[in-house]
Amino acid sequence: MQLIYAAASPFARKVRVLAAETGLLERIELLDTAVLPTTLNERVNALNPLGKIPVLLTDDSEALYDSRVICEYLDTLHDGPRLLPQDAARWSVLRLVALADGLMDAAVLARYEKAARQPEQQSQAWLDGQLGKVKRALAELERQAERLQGPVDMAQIGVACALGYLDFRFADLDWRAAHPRLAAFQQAFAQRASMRSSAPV
Ligand code: GSH
Repeated sequence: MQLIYAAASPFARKVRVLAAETGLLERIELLDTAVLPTTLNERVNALNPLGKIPVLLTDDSEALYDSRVICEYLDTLHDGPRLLPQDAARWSVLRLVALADGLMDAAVLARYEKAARQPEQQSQAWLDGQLGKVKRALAELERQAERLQGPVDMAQIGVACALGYLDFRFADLDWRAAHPRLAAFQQAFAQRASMRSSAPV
């Protein structure tokens, strides 16, 4: 398999962490690329018309996206405990995955506003709107922090990658100050080899 990814992408990091946690990483060739919503990346677009990464090319040369689909696919390829529970717990895990993905979506859009647009084009209202989503997602994750315990699952991976992205791009947000339970979760989860080897650059 091949994974089209960027080292800074929190969505691609989710896939890399899940692959490492499930012993699948050695079966995946990592292909680094750069993407921006303002620049067409022909190689990515040929595989995903949305022009977004991550994209996984399966051994059957099928292009899979987005990160949630790829994670679910990879979760069917290993013999260990499933990282997306198959019982009733599935729905609360998926909801946390959606919350973490939404946090990442908003943070990435805020990042693009600052990094991909000229200063005179940037909208403070847009930035405030996206960062408002980030803050509300953090508050909800803090409320649900007890769900981030126990054996590694997709929710823990998603939340850890979302928080890691905030540290990487929005360190000045100081999210730990008001979210002690999340901070404790992240401190422990970030020690995992899968997280250490996929730190954004
Ligand atoms: N829902 C997608 C997923 O879960 O994979 C989001 C992926 C995404 O937004 N990736 C960013 C991207 O490809 C990089 S972190 N941006 C390029 C663009 O928006 O055109």
